[in-house]
Amino acid sequence: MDKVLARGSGSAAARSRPRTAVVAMVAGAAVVAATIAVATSASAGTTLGASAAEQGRYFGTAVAVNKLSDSTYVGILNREFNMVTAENEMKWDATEPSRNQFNYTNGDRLVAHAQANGMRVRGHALLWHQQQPGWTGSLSGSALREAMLNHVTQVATHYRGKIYSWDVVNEAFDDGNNGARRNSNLQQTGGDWIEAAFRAARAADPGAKLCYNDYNTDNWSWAKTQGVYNMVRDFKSRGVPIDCVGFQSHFNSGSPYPSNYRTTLQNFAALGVDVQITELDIEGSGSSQATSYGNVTRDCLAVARCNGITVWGIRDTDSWRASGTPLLFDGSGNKKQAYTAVLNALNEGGTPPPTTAPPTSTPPTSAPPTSTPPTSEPPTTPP
Ligand code: G2I
Repeated sequence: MDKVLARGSGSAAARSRPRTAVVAMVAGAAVVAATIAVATSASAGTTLGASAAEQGRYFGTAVAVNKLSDSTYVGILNREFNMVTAENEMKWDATEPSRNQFNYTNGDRLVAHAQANGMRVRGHALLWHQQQPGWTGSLSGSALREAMLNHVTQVATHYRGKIYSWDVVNEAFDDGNNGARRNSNLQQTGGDWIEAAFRAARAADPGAKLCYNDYNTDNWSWAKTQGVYNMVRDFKSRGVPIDCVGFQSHFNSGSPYPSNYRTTLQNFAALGVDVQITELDIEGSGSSQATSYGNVTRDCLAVARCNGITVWGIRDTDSWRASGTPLLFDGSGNKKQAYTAVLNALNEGGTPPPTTAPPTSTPPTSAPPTSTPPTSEPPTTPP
């Protein structure tokens, strides 16, 4: 199945050589030393966020703003996480319920909570075929194109300087076996709508990393994964401003954690983009669930350009798939076995992130771009 070399293939003979064994012992001593060093810094090793930070990563969660009054929920949020994503509050239907009338109340509440508690924010999501406001249903072609790009510009401008990374476009690929784009009202505005959205987002907030985000793109051998990979490669070759790819990673028995997940992350990173695990949840319980959570964590840490992990909710009861008990805390807020597996994997360490400076989060001082839409007719044929 896996089109790329299996991990560790051909290394069995090498592992048995004495010289390799000495190297391994020295390396092992270094790991012990590093572990001791980690254990000595404040709160490292005891919470998801602090342990991830020790590895140059973040650990985040989706937050439903209406739960910020739940003290158990907020207690776990503030203790464990240093990145937040609005579960619904920054989507198109929430932020632009009427055309050109914007409502940032709940999104702003999340940003305020994050800023007051030393957390960063992933913006989710500027454009998606779902959760659009009703008024987009009467638009198509150049009128929808204009409204869509105006939405990107307005929302990204409002949050300028406050967002670590934006899911600029969400779930634009087809679930079939063809690696093609999903047929949506957005796709019908022209095959270049995704790159137009990225350019508009870059102009509005040059300090935010701009991500393409999708599900069922975790298994390297799946056509959908290849479709997204080819788009990102094309974007990088043509200078379209894309910085990262989000892997939602909603796993269950129908779409399980794939053994080539690390390969997928590595291959995307090799295109010159960061990778982020953006909506992680794994249905199940006990040790099998914990094992998959540990594997995902180690895979991210093994890839230098994997910035961090976000789980899609805090307690099982907060999940969009609550009956599958897919999260790290039970309904009472107790840590599950899966939590311990993630924390232990974070504390084992991995490949450090690249040393080059990340994009600055300081907003530029010049005026934000205007929201004038393009005047030319978009092309009608998909790429
Ligand atoms: O579907 C799971 C996720 C897949 N990737 C994109 C994510 O944005 C998506 O999140 C989910 C939220 O977790 C749900 O909370 O997106 C759903 C919408 O497709 C969200 O559900 C909606 C309900 O369907 C609505 O009835 C409800 O009004 O949440 C809304 C706000 O509570």
